[in-house]
Amino acid sequence: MSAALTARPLKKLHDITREQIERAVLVGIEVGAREVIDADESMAELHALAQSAGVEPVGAVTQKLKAADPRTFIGRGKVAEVRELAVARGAALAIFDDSLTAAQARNLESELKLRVIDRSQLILDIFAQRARSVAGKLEVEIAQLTYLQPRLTRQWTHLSRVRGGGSGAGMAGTRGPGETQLEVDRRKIRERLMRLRARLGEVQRTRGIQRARRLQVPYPTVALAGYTNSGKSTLMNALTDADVEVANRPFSTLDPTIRRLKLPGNITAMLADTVGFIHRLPHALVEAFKATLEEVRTASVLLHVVDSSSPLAPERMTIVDRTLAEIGAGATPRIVVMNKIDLPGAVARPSDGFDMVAISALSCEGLGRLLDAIARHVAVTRQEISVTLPAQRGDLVAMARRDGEVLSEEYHDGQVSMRARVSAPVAGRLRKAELAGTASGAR
Ligand SMILES: Nc1nc2c(ncn2[C@@H]2O[C@H](COP(=O)(O)OP(=O)(O)OP(=O)(O)O)[C@@H](O)[C@H]2O)c(=O)[nH]1
Ligand SMILES: [Mg+2]
Repeated sequence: MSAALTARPLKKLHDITREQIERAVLVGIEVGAREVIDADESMAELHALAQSAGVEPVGAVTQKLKAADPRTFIGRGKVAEVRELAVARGAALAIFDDSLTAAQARNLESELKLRVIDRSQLILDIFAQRARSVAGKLEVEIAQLTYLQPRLTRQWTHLSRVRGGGSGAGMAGTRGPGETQLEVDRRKIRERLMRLRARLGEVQRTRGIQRARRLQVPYPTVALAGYTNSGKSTLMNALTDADVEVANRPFSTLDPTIRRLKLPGNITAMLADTVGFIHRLPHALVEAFKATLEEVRTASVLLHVVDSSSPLAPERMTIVDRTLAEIGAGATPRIVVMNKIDLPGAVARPSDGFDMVAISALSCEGLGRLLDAIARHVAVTRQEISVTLPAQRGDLVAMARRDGEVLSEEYHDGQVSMRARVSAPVAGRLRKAELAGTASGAR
Protein backbone atom coordinates (compact mmCIF):
# COMPACT_ATOMS: atom_id res chain seq x y z
CA MET A 1 0.00 0.00 0.00
CA SER A 2 2.69 2.43 0.93
CA ALA A 3 4.43 1.61 -2.36
CA ALA A 4 1.39 2.90 -4.22
CA LEU A 5 1.58 6.10 -2.24
CA THR A 6 5.24 6.52 -3.11
CA ALA A 7 4.62 5.84 -6.78
CA ARG A 8 1.75 8.28 -7.03
CA PRO A 9 1.80 11.77 -5.57
CA LEU A 10 -0.74 12.38 -2.85
CA LYS A 11 -3.99 13.43 -4.40
CA LYS A 12 -4.92 16.98 -3.75
CA LEU A 13 -7.53 17.52 -1.10
CA HIS A 14 -9.48 19.24 -3.83
CA ASP A 15 -9.90 15.94 -5.72
CA ILE A 16 -10.68 14.02 -2.56
CA THR A 17 -13.43 16.33 -1.36
CA ARG A 18 -14.88 16.63 -4.81
CA GLU A 19 -16.12 13.08 -5.41
CA GLN A 20 -19.60 13.77 -6.79
CA ILE A 21 -20.28 16.14 -3.94
CA GLU A 22 -22.47 19.00 -5.00
CA ARG A 23 -25.07 19.69 -2.34
CA ALA A 24 -24.06 20.75 1.11
CA VAL A 25 -25.52 21.69 4.47
CA LEU A 26 -23.77 24.62 6.13
CA VAL A 27 -23.23 24.51 9.89
CA GLY A 28 -22.19 27.30 12.23
CA ILE A 29 -22.26 28.21 15.88
CA GLU A 30 -22.71 31.49 17.65
CA VAL A 31 -20.52 31.55 20.73
CA GLY A 32 -20.67 34.12 23.51
CA ALA A 33 -17.69 36.28 22.60
CA ARG A 34 -18.40 38.28 19.48
CA GLU A 35 -15.86 38.01 16.71
CA VAL A 36 -15.08 40.80 14.24
CA ILE A 37 -17.87 39.49 12.02
CA ASP A 38 -20.97 38.04 13.65
CA ALA A 39 -22.39 34.56 13.05
CA ASP A 40 -25.03 35.52 10.44
CA GLU A 41 -22.57 37.42 8.30
CA SER A 42 -20.02 34.66 8.65
CA MET A 43 -22.61 32.10 7.45
CA ALA A 44 -23.54 34.35 4.50
CA GLU A 45 -19.88 34.47 3.60
CA LEU A 46 -19.62 30.67 3.93
CA HIS A 47 -22.55 30.41 1.50
CA ALA A 48 -20.72 32.56 -1.08
CA LEU A 49 -17.51 30.58 -0.55
CA ALA A 50 -19.37 27.28 -1.09
CA GLN A 51 -20.90 28.56 -4.33
CA SER A 52 -17.52 29.86 -5.42
CA ALA A 53 -16.15 26.33 -4.90
CA GLY A 54 -18.89 24.88 -7.11
CA VAL A 55 -20.95 23.49 -4.23
CA GLU A 56 -24.68 24.13 -3.86
CA PRO A 57 -25.69 25.01 -0.29
CA VAL A 58 -29.12 23.46 0.29
CA GLY A 59 -29.62 24.36 3.93
CA ALA A 60 -28.05 25.87 6.99
CA VAL A 61 -28.08 25.01 10.68
CA THR A 62 -26.79 27.30 13.41
CA GLN A 63 -26.65 26.90 17.16
CA LYS A 64 -26.08 29.32 20.01
CA LEU A 65 -23.52 27.84 22.38
CA LYS A 66 -21.30 29.05 25.21
CA ALA A 67 -18.44 27.08 23.66
CA ALA A 68 -18.04 24.49 20.93
CA ASP A 69 -18.69 20.89 22.01
CA PRO A 70 -15.24 19.22 22.12
CA ARG A 71 -16.70 15.96 20.79
CA THR A 72 -18.96 17.03 17.92
CA PHE A 73 -18.59 20.83 17.79
CA ILE A 74 -22.40 21.24 17.87
CA GLY A 75 -24.65 19.59 20.45
CA ARG A 76 -26.06 16.07 20.09
CA GLY A 77 -29.56 17.24 19.13
CA LYS A 78 -28.15 19.52 16.44
CA VAL A 79 -26.15 16.67 14.95
CA ALA A 80 -29.42 14.81 14.41
CA GLU A 81 -30.96 17.94 12.89
CA VAL A 82 -28.08 18.33 10.41
CA ARG A 83 -28.40 14.66 9.48
CA GLU A 84 -32.16 14.96 8.85
CA LEU A 85 -31.75 18.11 6.79
CA ALA A 86 -29.02 16.50 4.70
CA VAL A 87 -31.16 13.44 4.01
CA ALA A 88 -34.21 15.55 3.17
CA ARG A 89 -32.29 17.77 0.75
CA GLY A 90 -30.02 15.11 -0.74
CA ALA A 91 -26.75 16.57 0.57
CA ALA A 92 -23.65 14.41 0.95
CA LEU A 93 -21.46 17.09 2.45
CA ALA A 94 -21.52 19.21 5.61
CA ILE A 95 -19.40 22.38 5.73
CA PHE A 96 -18.59 23.79 9.17
CA ASP A 97 -17.87 27.49 9.51
CA ASP A 98 -15.09 27.01 12.09
CA SER A 99 -11.95 24.92 12.15
CA LEU A 100 -12.69 21.43 13.42
CA THR A 101 -10.27 19.37 15.48
CA ALA A 102 -9.32 15.94 14.16
CA ALA A 103 -11.52 14.29 16.80
CA GLN A 104 -14.54 16.50 16.06
CA ALA A 105 -14.31 15.87 12.34
CA ARG A 106 -13.95 12.12 12.86
CA ASN A 107 -16.91 11.94 15.24
CA LEU A 108 -19.06 14.11 13.00
CA GLU A 109 -18.31 12.03 9.93
CA SER A 110 -19.28 8.83 11.65
CA GLU A 111 -22.45 10.26 13.21
CA LEU A 112 -23.64 12.32 10.27
CA LYS A 113 -22.60 9.75 7.67
CA LEU A 114 -21.64 12.70 5.51
CA ARG A 115 -18.35 14.01 4.26
CA VAL A 116 -17.34 16.78 6.65
CA ILE A 117 -15.06 19.72 5.83
CA ASP A 118 -14.49 23.08 7.48
CA ARG A 119 -14.18 26.65 6.25
CA SER A 120 -10.41 26.44 5.90
CA GLN A 121 -10.64 23.34 3.73
CA LEU A 122 -13.30 25.01 1.59
CA ILE A 123 -11.07 28.06 1.04
CA LEU A 124 -8.11 25.80 0.27
CA ASP A 125 -10.32 23.95 -2.21
CA ILE A 126 -11.18 27.20 -4.03
CA PHE A 127 -7.51 28.09 -4.16
CA ALA A 128 -6.68 24.63 -5.53
CA GLN A 129 -9.21 25.16 -8.33
CA ARG A 130 -8.01 28.65 -9.25
CA ALA A 131 -4.21 28.54 -8.89
CA ARG A 132 -2.62 28.82 -12.32
CA SER A 133 1.03 29.77 -11.79
CA VAL A 134 3.61 27.16 -10.80
CA ALA A 135 4.33 29.03 -7.56
CA GLY A 136 0.62 29.39 -6.79
CA LYS A 137 -0.01 25.65 -7.25
CA LEU A 138 2.93 24.77 -5.02
CA GLU A 139 1.74 27.22 -2.38
CA VAL A 140 -1.76 25.72 -2.36
CA GLU A 141 -0.49 22.17 -1.99
CA ILE A 142 1.87 23.20 0.81
CA ALA A 143 -1.03 24.91 2.60
CA GLN A 144 -3.26 21.85 2.16
CA LEU A 145 -0.68 19.39 3.48
CA THR A 146 0.22 21.71 6.36
CA TYR A 147 -3.46 21.85 7.26
CA LEU A 148 -3.82 18.09 6.85
CA GLN A 149 -0.77 17.10 8.90
CA PRO A 150 -2.17 17.44 12.43
CA ARG A 151 -5.53 16.05 11.26
CA LEU A 152 -4.12 12.95 9.68
CA THR A 153 -5.83 10.51 12.07
CA ARG A 154 -9.09 11.39 10.39
CA GLN A 155 -7.84 11.87 6.87
CA TRP A 156 -6.27 8.43 6.82
CA THR A 157 -9.48 6.97 5.48
CA HIS A 158 -9.42 9.46 2.60
CA LEU A 159 -5.83 8.62 1.81
CA SER A 160 -6.48 4.91 1.89
CA ARG A 161 -9.46 5.37 -0.39
CA VAL A 162 -7.29 7.29 -2.84
CA ARG A 163 -4.71 4.50 -2.74
CA GLY A 164 -6.91 1.46 -2.74
CA GLY A 165 -9.70 2.62 -5.07
CA GLY A 166 -13.40 2.24 -4.33
CA SER A 167 -13.81 -1.36 -3.23
CA GLY A 168 -11.73 -1.36 -0.06
CA ALA A 169 -13.06 1.97 1.16
CA GLY A 170 -15.80 0.58 3.41
CA MET A 171 -13.40 -1.83 5.01
CA ALA A 172 -10.83 0.82 5.66
CA GLY A 173 -13.43 3.15 7.09
CA THR A 174 -14.67 0.61 9.62
CA ARG A 175 -11.27 -0.81 10.43
CA GLY A 176 -9.70 2.52 11.32
CA PRO A 177 -6.09 3.48 10.85
CA GLY A 178 -3.33 1.12 11.90
CA GLU A 179 -0.72 3.03 13.82
CA THR A 180 2.11 1.88 11.57
CA GLN A 181 0.31 2.94 8.42
CA LEU A 182 -0.43 6.28 10.03
CA GLU A 183 3.25 6.76 10.74
CA VAL A 184 4.04 5.95 7.12
CA ASP A 185 1.49 8.48 5.90
CA ARG A 186 2.87 11.13 8.27
CA ARG A 187 6.37 10.53 6.98
CA LYS A 188 5.16 10.69 3.35
CA ILE A 189 3.51 14.03 4.00
CA ARG A 190 6.60 15.39 5.73
CA GLU A 191 8.77 14.29 2.82
CA ARG A 192 6.41 15.70 0.23
CA LEU A 193 6.24 19.01 2.09
CA MET A 194 10.02 19.17 2.07
CA ARG A 195 10.14 18.52 -1.68
CA LEU A 196 7.39 21.08 -2.38
CA ARG A 197 9.13 23.73 -0.27
CA ALA A 198 12.42 23.08 -2.06
CA ARG A 199 10.68 23.46 -5.43
CA LEU A 200 8.93 26.62 -4.31
CA GLY A 201 12.31 27.95 -3.18
CA GLU A 202 13.68 27.36 -6.69
CA VAL A 203 10.68 29.03 -8.32
CA GLN A 204 11.05 31.98 -5.95
CA ARG A 205 14.73 32.34 -6.79
CA THR A 206 13.88 32.51 -10.49
CA ARG A 207 11.15 35.01 -9.67
CA GLY A 208 13.66 36.97 -7.61
CA ILE A 209 15.92 37.15 -10.65
CA GLN A 210 13.04 38.37 -12.82
CA ARG A 211 12.20 40.93 -10.15
CA ALA A 212 15.78 42.12 -10.01
CA ARG A 213 15.74 42.46 -13.82
CA ARG A 214 12.59 44.49 -13.62
CA LEU A 215 14.17 46.64 -10.95
CA GLN A 216 16.94 47.60 -13.36
CA VAL A 217 14.36 50.16 -14.36
CA PRO A 218 13.43 50.51 -10.72
CA TYR A 219 10.01 51.96 -10.29
CA PRO A 220 8.30 52.03 -6.93
CA THR A 221 5.58 49.39 -6.55
CA VAL A 222 2.03 50.30 -5.60
CA ALA A 223 0.07 47.20 -4.52
CA LEU A 224 -3.69 46.68 -4.38
CA ALA A 225 -4.78 45.05 -1.14
CA GLY A 226 -8.16 44.49 0.44
CA TYR A 227 -11.03 42.20 1.25
CA THR A 228 -11.96 39.72 -1.45
CA ASN A 229 -14.55 41.02 -3.95
CA SER A 230 -13.88 44.67 -3.02
CA GLY A 231 -13.01 45.60 -6.61
CA LYS A 232 -9.19 45.41 -6.73
CA SER A 233 -9.06 43.81 -10.17
CA THR A 234 -11.72 46.18 -11.54
CA LEU A 235 -9.52 49.08 -10.38
CA MET A 236 -6.44 47.40 -11.88
CA ASN A 237 -8.23 47.24 -15.24
CA ALA A 238 -9.46 50.83 -14.96
CA LEU A 239 -5.94 52.16 -14.32
CA THR A 240 -3.92 49.92 -16.66
CA ASP A 241 -4.37 47.70 -19.71
CA ALA A 242 -4.03 44.55 -17.54
CA ASP A 243 -7.39 43.01 -18.53
CA VAL A 244 -7.48 40.71 -15.47
CA GLU A 245 -10.55 38.63 -14.64
CA VAL A 246 -13.29 40.30 -12.64
CA ALA A 247 -16.14 38.33 -11.06
CA ASN A 248 -18.71 38.75 -8.36
CA ARG A 249 -17.47 35.94 -6.11
CA PRO A 250 -14.75 35.48 -3.49
CA PHE A 251 -11.17 34.80 -4.61
CA SER A 252 -11.36 35.45 -8.35
CA THR A 253 -7.74 36.56 -8.33
CA LEU A 254 -4.95 34.37 -7.02
CA ASP A 255 -1.89 34.94 -9.16
CA PRO A 256 -0.25 38.36 -9.14
CA THR A 257 -0.40 40.71 -12.14
CA ILE A 258 1.91 43.71 -12.45
CA ARG A 259 1.59 46.60 -14.88
CA ARG A 260 3.18 49.97 -15.41
CA LEU A 261 1.18 52.89 -14.05
CA LYS A 262 1.63 56.46 -15.36
CA LEU A 263 1.04 59.07 -12.69
CA PRO A 264 0.66 62.85 -12.85
CA GLY A 265 3.95 64.79 -12.61
CA ASN A 266 5.70 62.40 -14.98
CA ILE A 267 5.98 59.71 -12.32
CA THR A 268 5.96 56.04 -13.23
CA ALA A 269 5.15 53.25 -10.79
CA MET A 270 4.31 49.55 -11.01
CA LEU A 271 0.78 48.54 -10.00
CA ALA A 272 0.28 45.02 -8.59
CA ASP A 273 -2.98 43.09 -8.17
CA THR A 274 -2.99 39.91 -6.07
CA VAL A 275 -5.11 37.72 -3.85
CA GLY A 276 -7.67 39.28 -1.48
CA PHE A 277 -8.24 38.57 2.21
CA ILE A 278 -11.22 37.20 4.14
CA HIS A 279 -12.44 36.59 7.69
CA ARG A 280 -10.82 33.39 9.06
CA LEU A 281 -8.33 33.02 6.24
CA PRO A 282 -6.48 29.82 7.16
CA HIS A 283 -3.14 30.59 8.74
CA ALA A 284 -1.45 27.83 6.69
CA LEU A 285 -2.62 29.66 3.57
CA VAL A 286 -1.26 33.05 4.65
CA GLU A 287 2.05 31.35 5.49
CA ALA A 288 2.23 29.49 2.19
CA PHE A 289 1.16 32.52 0.13
CA LYS A 290 4.10 34.67 1.15
CA ALA A 291 5.52 34.33 -2.38
CA THR A 292 2.26 35.42 -4.02
CA LEU A 293 1.96 38.27 -1.53
CA GLU A 294 5.55 39.35 -2.20
CA GLU A 295 4.44 42.48 -4.08
CA VAL A 296 2.16 43.48 -1.20
CA ARG A 297 4.87 42.85 1.38
CA THR A 298 7.52 44.88 -0.48
CA ALA A 299 5.34 47.65 -1.95
CA SER A 300 6.23 51.31 -1.38
CA VAL A 301 2.55 52.22 -1.13
CA LEU A 302 -0.58 50.11 -0.57
CA LEU A 303 -4.03 50.89 -1.93
CA HIS A 304 -6.45 49.40 0.59
CA VAL A 305 -9.55 48.88 -1.57
CA VAL A 306 -12.81 48.81 0.40
CA ASP A 307 -16.31 47.91 -0.80
CA SER A 308 -17.91 50.98 0.75
CA SER A 309 -21.40 49.70 -0.11
CA SER A 310 -21.04 46.85 2.40
CA PRO A 311 -22.48 47.47 5.86
CA LEU A 312 -19.54 45.39 7.09
CA ALA A 313 -16.92 47.71 5.57
CA PRO A 314 -15.39 48.76 8.96
CA GLU A 315 -15.14 45.14 10.19
CA ARG A 316 -13.61 44.02 6.90
CA MET A 317 -11.08 46.86 7.09
CA THR A 318 -10.03 45.60 10.51
CA ILE A 319 -9.55 42.09 9.12
CA VAL A 320 -7.46 43.43 6.21
CA ASP A 321 -5.33 45.55 8.58
CA ARG A 322 -4.67 42.48 10.75
CA THR A 323 -3.74 40.29 7.79
CA LEU A 324 -1.43 42.99 6.41
CA ALA A 325 0.30 43.13 9.80
CA GLU A 326 0.53 39.33 9.80
CA ILE A 327 2.43 39.28 6.48
CA GLY A 328 4.74 42.08 7.58
CA ALA A 329 3.17 45.00 5.68
CA GLY A 330 1.61 46.66 8.73
CA ALA A 331 3.77 49.76 8.54
CA THR A 332 3.60 50.38 4.77
CA PRO A 333 2.18 53.80 3.81
CA ARG A 334 -1.28 53.41 2.37
CA ILE A 335 -4.26 55.09 0.79
CA VAL A 336 -7.72 53.88 1.75
CA VAL A 337 -9.75 53.60 -1.47
CA MET A 338 -13.49 53.67 -0.75
CA ASN A 339 -14.74 51.86 -3.86
CA LYS A 340 -18.23 51.29 -5.31
CA ILE A 341 -19.53 54.74 -4.31
CA ASP A 342 -21.89 54.48 -7.30
CA LEU A 343 -23.97 51.98 -5.30
CA PRO A 344 -26.86 53.08 -3.08
CA GLY A 345 -25.96 52.95 0.60
CA ALA A 346 -22.24 53.39 -0.04
CA VAL A 347 -20.52 55.32 2.75
CA ALA A 348 -17.02 56.72 2.27
CA ARG A 349 -15.71 56.63 5.84
CA PRO A 350 -12.54 58.51 6.65
CA SER A 351 -9.83 56.28 8.08
CA ASP A 352 -7.54 57.07 11.01
CA GLY A 353 -4.24 58.45 9.89
CA PHE A 354 -4.56 57.43 6.25
CA ASP A 355 -5.45 59.38 3.12
CA MET A 356 -8.88 58.42 1.85
CA VAL A 357 -10.20 58.69 -1.70
CA ALA A 358 -13.75 57.75 -2.72
CA ILE A 359 -14.07 56.20 -6.17
CA SER A 360 -16.07 53.93 -8.42
CA ALA A 361 -13.74 51.59 -10.29
CA LEU A 362 -16.73 50.68 -12.45
CA SER A 363 -17.79 54.18 -13.57
CA CYS A 364 -14.24 55.59 -13.17
CA GLU A 365 -15.50 58.37 -10.90
CA GLY A 366 -12.75 59.75 -8.66
CA LEU A 367 -9.87 58.05 -10.50
CA GLY A 368 -8.17 61.39 -11.20
CA ARG A 369 -8.11 62.20 -7.49
CA LEU A 370 -6.81 58.71 -6.74
CA LEU A 371 -3.95 59.08 -9.25
CA ASP A 372 -3.02 62.45 -7.68
CA ALA A 373 -2.98 60.86 -4.23
CA ILE A 374 -0.80 57.96 -5.42
CA ALA A 375 1.60 60.41 -7.10
CA ARG A 376 1.86 62.39 -3.85
CA HIS A 377 2.60 59.26 -1.85
CA VAL A 378 5.19 58.02 -4.33
CA ALA A 379 6.83 61.46 -4.41
CA VAL A 380 7.15 61.44 -0.62
CA THR A 381 9.12 58.22 -0.78
CA ARG A 382 11.69 60.01 -2.98
CA GLN A 383 14.97 61.27 -1.60
CA GLU A 384 17.36 63.99 -2.71
CA ILE A 385 20.87 62.85 -3.63
CA SER A 386 24.05 64.35 -5.12
CA VAL A 387 26.27 62.02 -7.15
CA THR A 388 29.22 62.36 -9.51
CA LEU A 389 29.26 59.88 -12.38
CA PRO A 390 31.37 59.27 -15.48
CA ALA A 391 30.07 61.63 -18.20
CA GLN A 392 29.35 58.72 -20.54
CA ARG A 393 26.74 57.40 -18.11
CA GLY A 394 23.99 59.43 -19.75
CA ASP A 395 21.78 56.36 -19.25
CA LEU A 396 21.88 56.89 -15.48
CA VAL A 397 20.97 60.55 -15.81
CA ALA A 398 18.09 59.53 -18.06
CA MET A 399 17.01 56.92 -15.49
CA ALA A 400 16.96 59.56 -12.74
CA ARG A 401 14.89 61.82 -14.98
CA ARG A 402 12.41 59.03 -15.73
CA ASP A 403 12.11 58.09 -12.09
CA GLY A 404 11.93 61.53 -10.52
CA GLU A 405 13.36 64.97 -11.02
CA VAL A 406 16.90 66.08 -11.96
CA LEU A 407 17.51 69.31 -10.02
CA SER A 408 20.93 70.18 -11.46
CA GLU A 409 23.40 68.62 -13.86
CA GLU A 410 27.01 69.84 -14.45
CA TYR A 411 29.61 68.35 -16.76
CA HIS A 412 33.33 68.79 -15.97
CA ASP A 413 36.51 66.77 -16.58
CA GLY A 414 34.71 63.80 -18.14
CA GLN A 415 32.30 63.63 -15.24
CA VAL A 416 28.78 64.71 -14.52
CA SER A 417 27.68 65.97 -11.10
CA MET A 418 23.98 65.60 -10.60
CA ARG A 419 21.52 66.54 -7.90
CA ALA A 420 18.26 64.66 -8.17
CA ARG A 421 15.14 63.67 -6.27
CA VAL A 422 14.52 59.99 -6.89
CA SER A 423 12.96 56.83 -5.39
CA ALA A 424 14.94 54.71 -2.92
CA PRO A 425 15.82 51.95 -5.41
CA VAL A 426 17.10 54.46 -8.02
CA ALA A 427 19.05 56.33 -5.34
CA GLY A 428 20.68 53.04 -4.40
CA ARG A 429 21.63 52.32 -8.02
CA LEU A 430 23.08 55.78 -8.57
CA ARG A 431 25.19 55.56 -5.41
CA LYS A 432 26.46 52.15 -6.47
CA ALA A 433 27.36 53.48 -9.92
CA GLU A 434 29.19 56.41 -8.30
CA LEU A 435 31.24 54.06 -6.11
CA ALA A 436 32.02 51.83 -9.08
CA GLY A 437 33.06 54.91 -11.09
CA THR A 438 35.35 56.11 -8.29
CA ALA A 439 36.88 52.66 -7.95
CA SER A 440 37.63 52.31 -11.68
CA GLY A 441 38.94 55.94 -11.83
CA ALA A 442 41.40 55.25 -9.01
CA ARG A 443 42.79 52.15 -10.71
N1 LIG B 1 -21.15 48.82 -8.58
C1 LIG B 1 -19.84 48.59 -8.58
N2 LIG B 1 -19.37 47.35 -8.66
C2 LIG B 1 -18.03 47.16 -8.64
C3 LIG B 1 -17.12 48.25 -8.55
N3 LIG B 1 -15.87 47.73 -8.54
C4 LIG B 1 -16.00 46.39 -8.63
N4 LIG B 1 -17.29 46.03 -8.71
C5 LIG B 1 -17.85 44.67 -8.82
O1 LIG B 1 -17.45 43.92 -7.68
C6 LIG B 1 -17.22 42.55 -8.04
C7 LIG B 1 -15.82 42.15 -7.62
O2 LIG B 1 -14.89 42.85 -8.39
P1 LIG B 1 -13.38 42.38 -8.56
O3 LIG B 1 -12.64 43.47 -9.24
O4 LIG B 1 -13.31 41.01 -9.16
O5 LIG B 1 -12.96 42.30 -7.01
P2 LIG B 1 -11.55 41.81 -6.39
O6 LIG B 1 -11.29 42.67 -5.21
O7 LIG B 1 -10.50 41.75 -7.46
O8 LIG B 1 -11.96 40.35 -5.89
P3 LIG B 1 -11.06 39.02 -5.70
O9 LIG B 1 -10.02 38.97 -6.75
O10 LIG B 1 -12.06 37.93 -5.84
O11 LIG B 1 -10.51 39.10 -4.33
C8 LIG B 1 -17.45 42.47 -9.53
O12 LIG B 1 -18.76 42.02 -9.75
C9 LIG B 1 -17.28 43.92 -9.99
O13 LIG B 1 -18.00 44.21 -11.17
C10 LIG B 1 -17.66 49.58 -8.44
O14 LIG B 1 -16.97 50.58 -8.34
N5 LIG B 1 -19.02 49.67 -8.46
MG1 LIG C 1 -9.40 40.24 -8.16
